[in-house]
Amino acid sequence: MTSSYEARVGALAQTGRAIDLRSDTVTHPTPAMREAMYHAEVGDDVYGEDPTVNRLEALAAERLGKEAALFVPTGTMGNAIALLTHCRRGDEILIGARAHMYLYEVGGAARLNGSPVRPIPNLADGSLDRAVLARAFLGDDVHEARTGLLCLEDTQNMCGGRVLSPETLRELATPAHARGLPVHLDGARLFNAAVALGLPVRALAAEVESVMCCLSKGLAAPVGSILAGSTAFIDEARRGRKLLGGGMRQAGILAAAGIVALTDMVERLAEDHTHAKQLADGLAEIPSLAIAPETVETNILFFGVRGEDGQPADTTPLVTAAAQAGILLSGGDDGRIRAVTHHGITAADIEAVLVAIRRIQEA
Ligand code: TLP
Repeated sequence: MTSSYEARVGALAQTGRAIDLRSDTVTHPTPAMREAMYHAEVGDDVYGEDPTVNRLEALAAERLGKEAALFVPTGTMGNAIALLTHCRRGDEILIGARAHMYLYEVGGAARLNGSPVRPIPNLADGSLDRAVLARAFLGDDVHEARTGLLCLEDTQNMCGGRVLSPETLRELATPAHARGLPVHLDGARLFNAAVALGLPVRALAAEVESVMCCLSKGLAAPVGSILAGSTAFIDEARRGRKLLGGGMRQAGILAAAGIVALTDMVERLAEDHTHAKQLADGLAEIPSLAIAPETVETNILFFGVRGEDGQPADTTPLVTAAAQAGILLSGGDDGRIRAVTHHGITAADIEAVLVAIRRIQEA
């Protein structure tokens, strides 16, 4: 007789459907998005003539409480354009040591801006070490590069999807603003932060000069991110996008899905947060795993594996066995496993994941 676990794994093998918790980037466009894409009115966006792109940019600017917005292909490009637009070549950039822009954007600040980057330690709550930040601003001495920009990240991915409140963003931005320096927010998952806080997203964006947010993660659009700021900033950013090769033509096909993402997909992010919490609470009951479920605030969680001596152990065997059971997790190079919940992952999927991981760990 097959156990329900074996039945589930068998079913996974048969249907070929994995439970993919590697990232919320794996979401597929919804039927409403595909429908909107099919019917999208288009034009040449480099001439500013794509009505659907124009509608998306106006909608995004309104939601983010900024004067203007720019549709860009990826979050990485949106962040790179923000650096190019805010900073002179060689200006130093202050950024969290666990920030995506510092760790995973191909060294863009150095390669594209010729900018030194000064990593500021992230605290476990995703914020920055205030004392180190206060001492990090440069420029009065002729020997020094001038600080050009402070970058923040909300939610903070590598700290476990932690939420920075408007008050925290304001506190961290204050030393930059006091020196007349701009602050850029990598808000790849800013809508997750807003939903977790029960606030409109503009309450977070109000604390910074520019913000990037992604349409193609939890909001499930197939492609695209938004960069928003003042009209002058976005006018210049449009040139930056062209420079980086991101001037798209009949991009309304993609923007149409982005409009559905902003209109229909924001409130449901709360479900992803509930599922992440459900997963974290379940994992916490497995003695050989290390997780702090009380720190799980949005759709990202990290956990470790403990050896028999109670010390951190290699995560590869668990990630590999889970993949064989049709459950995809990200095995980090820092000894942690990441799981991300998203559209398409159900409470029943989370239960199946918990059954499978418990089996693997008890084997
Ligand atoms: N993060 C992705 C990829 O690194 C694989 C992920 O799975 O978490 N800022 C933050 C905070 C991000 O998490 C990401 C993507 C980006 C920027 C970049 O966005 P894209 O992938 O659209 O260039």
